[in-house]
Amino acid sequence: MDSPAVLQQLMTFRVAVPSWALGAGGTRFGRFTIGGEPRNLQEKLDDVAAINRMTGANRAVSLHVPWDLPDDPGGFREYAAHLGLGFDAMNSNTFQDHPDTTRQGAISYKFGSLAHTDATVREAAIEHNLSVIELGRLLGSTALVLWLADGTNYPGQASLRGQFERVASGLHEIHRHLPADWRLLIEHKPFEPAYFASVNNDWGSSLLLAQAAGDRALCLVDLGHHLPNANVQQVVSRLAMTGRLGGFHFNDAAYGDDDLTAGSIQPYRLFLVMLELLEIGDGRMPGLSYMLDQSNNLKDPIEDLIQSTDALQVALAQALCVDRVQLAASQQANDPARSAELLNDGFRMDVRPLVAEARVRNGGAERPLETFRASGYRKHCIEERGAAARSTGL
Ligand code: PSV
Ligand code: MN
Repeated sequence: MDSPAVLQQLMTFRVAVPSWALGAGGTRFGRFTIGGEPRNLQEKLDDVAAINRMTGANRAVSLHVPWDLPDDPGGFREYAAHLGLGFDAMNSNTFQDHPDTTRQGAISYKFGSLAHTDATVREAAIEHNLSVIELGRLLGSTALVLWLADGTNYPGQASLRGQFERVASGLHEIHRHLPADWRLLIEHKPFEPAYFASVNNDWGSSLLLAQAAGDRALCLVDLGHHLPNANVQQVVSRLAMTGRLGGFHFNDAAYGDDDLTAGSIQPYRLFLVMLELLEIGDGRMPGLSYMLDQSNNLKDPIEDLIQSTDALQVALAQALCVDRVQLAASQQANDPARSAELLNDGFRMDVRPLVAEARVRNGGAERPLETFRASGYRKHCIEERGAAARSTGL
């Protein structure tokens, strides 16, 4: 593909920012605040707008409920629009107990939500998901991402089949209420917090659940949600073949669900995923939900999200530079060495000038990190929102 065509494609690529990644992340050992973190929903949107001013590619935010519950959804939507932002997929949360999702504490998700043995708990979980859809409708979103923590920590704790069947039927019920233009995105993850058997542990289970839920239920691939050495490119290919690939949570990982900056650990894997997406879209990025999902306890989250967006664009540009016609020919001719050369032609190309050009044409900055630092945005936030330079503990 020639440079103008790559540029054109790069300029149309968008990735949503997760509302939960704008504060400093933590681990179970503690959290170190960075100062100037958003204190409310409006400030989260302000931060997304600040990111978009640098990248020109992050024009939507993905909300997590009840972490993000606007008092006035109409006013909140207007505020976002005035910043040039819209709302991507909504995320529900039945992995924690919160008064808003547990009928004011009458039930608990300790032993599961849609998989729970108690029908009252399952109904509360469905009710919560429907309320998230309702809120999303008011905001202009058209998708719900459902990641469930349901599963077991110990062998024998629950019937694996019983749990799976209850989740399938709960998803079917949620799907039955899905507005006509909405999609249900089902996200798998092998472990954490369930350490013996997560109900939706891998792409195969996710596919079965999507099929049980209904036509508009698709699978979402979080890059960090695979067991070590899993071939994520192949997972993407398989899901696409079935017509059930719906979206991505981009991040990177060395060990588990590390939620690190996209492309920071395994850039070649990211490149292969992009190549597979181009294969699915016949040379174009298919119209799926593309979101970041990361948490950073060292970097400034805004800088981290800027770097992730850049890494996605670099991987996409490199994949676009692969001669896919030649690749198909060398595959047909059983010539793995030639195929490897063709991949290397793309992966080893310095596409940074092209990515910078696409960014500038989209209204972003040529050198986004430097420009962000020079803008004094974080300093301004610290003055406005408070330094909060303490670390919070266990
Ligand atoms: C779970 O690890 C996950 O990837 C899901 O997408 C959650 O919604 C998100 O992280 C935030 O905890
Ligand atoms: Mn995720």
